[in-house]
Amino acid sequence: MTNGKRVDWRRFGTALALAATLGLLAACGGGGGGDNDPGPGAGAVPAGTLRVHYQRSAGDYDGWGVYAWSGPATPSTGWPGAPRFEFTQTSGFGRYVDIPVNASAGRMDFLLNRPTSASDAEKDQDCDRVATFAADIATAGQQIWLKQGDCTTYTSAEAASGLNIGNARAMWLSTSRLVWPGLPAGGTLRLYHAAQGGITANANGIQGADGFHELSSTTLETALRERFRHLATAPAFALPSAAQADVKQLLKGQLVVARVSQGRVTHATQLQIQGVLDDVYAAEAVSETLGVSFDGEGRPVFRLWAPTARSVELAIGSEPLRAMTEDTRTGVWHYTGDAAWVNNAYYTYRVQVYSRQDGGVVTNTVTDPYALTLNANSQAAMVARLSDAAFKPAGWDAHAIPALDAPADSVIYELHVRDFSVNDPTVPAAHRGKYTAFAQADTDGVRHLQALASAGLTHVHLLPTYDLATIPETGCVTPNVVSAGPTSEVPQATIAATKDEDCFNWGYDPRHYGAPEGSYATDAADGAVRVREFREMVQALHGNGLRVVLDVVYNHTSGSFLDRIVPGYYYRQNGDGFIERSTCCDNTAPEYAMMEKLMTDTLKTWAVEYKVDGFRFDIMGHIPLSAMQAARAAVDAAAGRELLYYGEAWNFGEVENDRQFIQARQANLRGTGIGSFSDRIRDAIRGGGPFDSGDDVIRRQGFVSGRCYDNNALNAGACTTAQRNDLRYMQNLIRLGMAGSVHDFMLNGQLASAYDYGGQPAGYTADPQEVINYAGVHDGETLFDINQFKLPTTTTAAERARAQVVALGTVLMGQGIPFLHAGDELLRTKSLDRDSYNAGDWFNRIDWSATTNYFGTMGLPSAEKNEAEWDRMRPILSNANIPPTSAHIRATRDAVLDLLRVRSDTTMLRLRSGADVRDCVSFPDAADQRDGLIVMRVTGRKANNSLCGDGRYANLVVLINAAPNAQTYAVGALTGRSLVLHPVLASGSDTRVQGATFTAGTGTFTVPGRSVAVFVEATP
Ligand SMILES: [Ca+2]
Ligand SMILES: [Ca+2]
Repeated sequence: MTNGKRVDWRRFGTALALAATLGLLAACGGGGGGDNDPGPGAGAVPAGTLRVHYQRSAGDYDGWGVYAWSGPATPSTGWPGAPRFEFTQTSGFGRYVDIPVNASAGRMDFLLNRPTSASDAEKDQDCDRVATFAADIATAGQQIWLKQGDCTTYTSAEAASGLNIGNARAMWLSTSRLVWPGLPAGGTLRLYHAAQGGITANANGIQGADGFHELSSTTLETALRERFRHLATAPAFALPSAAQADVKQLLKGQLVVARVSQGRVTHATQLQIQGVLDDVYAAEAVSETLGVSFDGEGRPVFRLWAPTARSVELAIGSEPLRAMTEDTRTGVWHYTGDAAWVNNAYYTYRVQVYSRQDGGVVTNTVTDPYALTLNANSQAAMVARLSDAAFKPAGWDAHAIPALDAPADSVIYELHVRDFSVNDPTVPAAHRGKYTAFAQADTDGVRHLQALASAGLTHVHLLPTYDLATIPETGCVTPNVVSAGPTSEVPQATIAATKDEDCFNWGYDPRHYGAPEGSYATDAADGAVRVREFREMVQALHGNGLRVVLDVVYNHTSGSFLDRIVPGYYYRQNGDGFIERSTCCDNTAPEYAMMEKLMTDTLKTWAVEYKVDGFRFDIMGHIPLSAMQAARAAVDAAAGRELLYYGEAWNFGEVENDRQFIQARQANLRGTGIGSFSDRIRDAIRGGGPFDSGDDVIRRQGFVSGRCYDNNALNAGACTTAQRNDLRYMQNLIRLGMAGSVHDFMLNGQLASAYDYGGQPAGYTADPQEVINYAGVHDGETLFDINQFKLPTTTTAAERARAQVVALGTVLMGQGIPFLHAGDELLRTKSLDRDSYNAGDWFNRIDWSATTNYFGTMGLPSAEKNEAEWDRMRPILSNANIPPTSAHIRATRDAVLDLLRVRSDTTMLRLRSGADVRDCVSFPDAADQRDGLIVMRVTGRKANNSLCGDGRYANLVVLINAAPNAQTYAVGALTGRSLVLHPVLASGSDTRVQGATFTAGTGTFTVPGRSVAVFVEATP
């Protein structure tokens, strides 16, 4: 794929999963719909054969098959597996496949998978399945029935289709309305309830219930059809009005809905209860202050939303449990404690609640989702009042936040807290890898940030800093990695041995959204320390002129721990009532009020209590647009200032194409002021896409890596017409990106939105602040690494460094918000690693002294994520033309600093509105393209004579020459004008670009190879 869709190729995927190992990529795309009737059989089952039936709710069977490592006459080996048994035959139930078996094996061990590449596959659920062979399978054959998102092996179509209270196929949407997608018409419907659980169901009836209410067929009101758009046409049922007063009580126990026809139970299932919980509680609950707040006498007031709980108790340290009281209006349990607990006691809750997943009433010990800070490894939350002095570094309250005139002025630098200092010998050892490293004076890292800031960088965007699950907060391991040559397998093996106990992880595994991560504090056990030190970090960054953006991950959590408080509420479920996992992990459901509230409230905490300046939303397309807009308004109002909001607005998974709600995806964000990462300019600069594998990674050269104009060995020979067309398509994507992806910008007579990008419009924003332009990010190979795959092997190290500057120049010299991955300006490499989320400090190192980038000294990247590519990587890692000298690294850094200075010199490169871009920006070469060249012109005034930005120059012309040779380009409209190289570049660090010329007589520019030149004409 060439767009930004992803199924977590970055962190928890399993490229080489064997049958028995964990595979977290589920394919729970379904939900609702589908034909529940078993349907006709499909003919006799041959002797010695197991017929495996499979039902997918969306009917998307392509590629799905059985991977069986024991039981078949020929078991599957390898991964994704050969042989695999694909579901190619159709029946009324779905699809099926007949598998000849080895009857003496007694059973078949298997899973269901679908290949996603030559070496990888997704699974339907993370479960190893078993089919026990019938005694007569050798003579009579046998059948089993399987369903998407359901690990059960059913022995009859009836059990699989209808009579199954192991799942929850019906949804209770409001006090009076239920739906049951796919339920056949007719019969009578009953809602059974059991306060303690214990209901069983079979065709003869429902046992173990306390009673039932008879439901009647109805239609959904318009409001419900709009809110639950994917359920709008499902069969709907009404709860009798007499029963509606009991709803809150019913929701505290087990609920089963059953269809009875001709005296037999034909269908039974449990209920999904998110909609009805919102209907009966949300209006009152959303305005509650959850977590710990303080009454007029300074006593802590604890509040936990747990409307289905039967009891909640507060545990303060090891003291006896204290019963909490429910406000049945809100579903909030509360307790007013002792002022002496403030800032020293730690607490948990004991929640007694019916859990559909656990099959009964359970008592869970849980931490507060609203925890402000915790002790080590999040065992208990602290009763913390963040306004108290113990939580504040000196000068916190009065410190100044750097000013920013407009969102379009932002230039973002994506940095990991630990990466920033763990490898910096100028940082005192106690502060390495910690928040406090940012507050040290005169370290290499701080000096580097200061240099970037004074050149024009405005924001440091930190990878996740909320309390995350995967880094041990005490006693994390530091593996002793020894360099053993460019292609050694030893370093990655050393890291792999302790990768889950070491001190490094990207952190996309949220635990407590409103608390700082403890492993970055100098003392994880004392909840005050992480708060104080986090604030020290923010204050220090502000002091250096940098604003702070936090990477937030509200689309999933690490494990479904919120389900232990309100089972079945906080996570998005598929049509069978199992948690969707399209983001890699347990998908949250911010389309429901209290998950949205958790998001909004914890964002407020960071904005108000930590004074951060913006948020980057992971997989933002899985969040409703309305939730994003409401959160933004609420957070800005609470903070009293405008923050920056942007995210990954990809469109995929169970919510794709607004199926369940209007998503915060690229196409829907136009005009909101919320930014989205642009895969368009990224892919065009780099070539190919993030899901490439095998030779494609090398073959698909990009704008900066030689497509057509400098073919590599896999594209040997002169540029073909197809290659040239491809390059020029990419050049247009870059032009549109440099025009801020503004949807109604005209390029060569065509609207930006009419240019195609993988079936989506290339231009999609209203204003430049709505696009984040980037060439590299923590996901995927670094910019330097992807270029090494694609550049010809003979390209010199000096030219490779220049290609890096050209790539960064396209984002730094364009309209829209530029985004740099930390170290891109230092030729950062991760030794070709395509996913360093758990690759340890070794592969994530940055040398702020600009002495080395470590290329060729790290060894092969992790087998877990890269082994299939190792054969292609070895010659690259050994290529002596690649490792840069410190002179190359410094030249890259200094060239980037100069480009930052050029950008900050004039708002003509930071236009505020789409209208300004339309009226002021043009690409004179768009109708007459050259290979490897882009020419952008920004005029100082519009046709109506009003200013373009600050109108500092009469004309500003950016020429980006990615080709190795010098190129000339004449712009007729500039004939006779007096343009000169921008003074920053004329007196800058790069002597080659100083050879760029403008000949007024013909309006002709000459730009040296692999150079970014900017010419300006003084205003009259
Ligand atoms: Ca943690
Ligand atoms: Ca780790």
